[in-house]
Amino acid sequence: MTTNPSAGSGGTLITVAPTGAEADKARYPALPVTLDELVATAKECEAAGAAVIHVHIRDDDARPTLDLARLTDTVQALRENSTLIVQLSTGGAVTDPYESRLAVLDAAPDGCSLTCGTVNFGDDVFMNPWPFIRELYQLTQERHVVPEFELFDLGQVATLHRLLDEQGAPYGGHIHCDLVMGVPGGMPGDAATLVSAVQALPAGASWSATGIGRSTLPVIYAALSAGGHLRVGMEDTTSLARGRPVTANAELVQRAATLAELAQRPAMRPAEARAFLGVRDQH
Ligand code: KMH
Ligand code: ZN
Repeated sequence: MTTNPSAGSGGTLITVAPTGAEADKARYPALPVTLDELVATAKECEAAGAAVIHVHIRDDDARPTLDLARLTDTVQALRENSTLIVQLSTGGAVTDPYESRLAVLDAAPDGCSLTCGTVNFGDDVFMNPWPFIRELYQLTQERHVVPEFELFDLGQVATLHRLLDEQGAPYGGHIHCDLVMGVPGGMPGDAATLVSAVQALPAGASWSATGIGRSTLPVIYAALSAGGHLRVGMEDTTSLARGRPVTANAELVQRAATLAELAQRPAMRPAEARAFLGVRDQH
């Protein structure tokens, strides 16, 4: 099985995805939706063990937005207040047009997500046709933004191979993937599926995994045991356990860091993660 031979010191890269585009602020008051809330979250999560922040932003009414001025301010504020690697979502919300998703790179983040295919997404469809994937990938290469390949099912792994074969290596030279498991419509969040997906990844790729909702813990344990990295946050789960809502994203990061420590693969710090992922140093 491919277990990430290029995993630096052997530590665990923890990405926090604190907001997402789907969770409702009125229902989940701990969701960071303003810039101040996001910056405070970033600081707490860095202290708890995160090295990367996967960012979705909201407008004044807490609705998802890809407003470029807001994105640019967000990148700047996160850089000024943390050393986290700033990865902007190019997935946005299912309603966002392709042009706005491509324009995310104008905010000059360290990294961005790049989903490798269309997937059913609950009652919706998260659209990622091949021409869009290719254009976004070419843009990451031109702008020197490190892509993280988001994989919601096994067919998307095949598309990742096609992308690399046709378009060459990503900026930074290192391939890092994120298995997003347990989305209704995507691959299930269990150990057997995780192992199948990891076996299919390109040689030398590193990978993290995240399990949506109830699959959060099974995916964390499976990923740690298979040599992978972790993504956690309120984008993916809003409860710590049945009847225990998350009260801060840092709780999820802290739990992931504790489990990584127990697995004797402690949380990577941002400087090490930067070198590991091939991200330019902005600090
Ligand atoms: N909000 C989902 C439709 C990404 O950030 O790149 C897409 C998503 C993936 O969250
Ligand atoms: Zn996202």
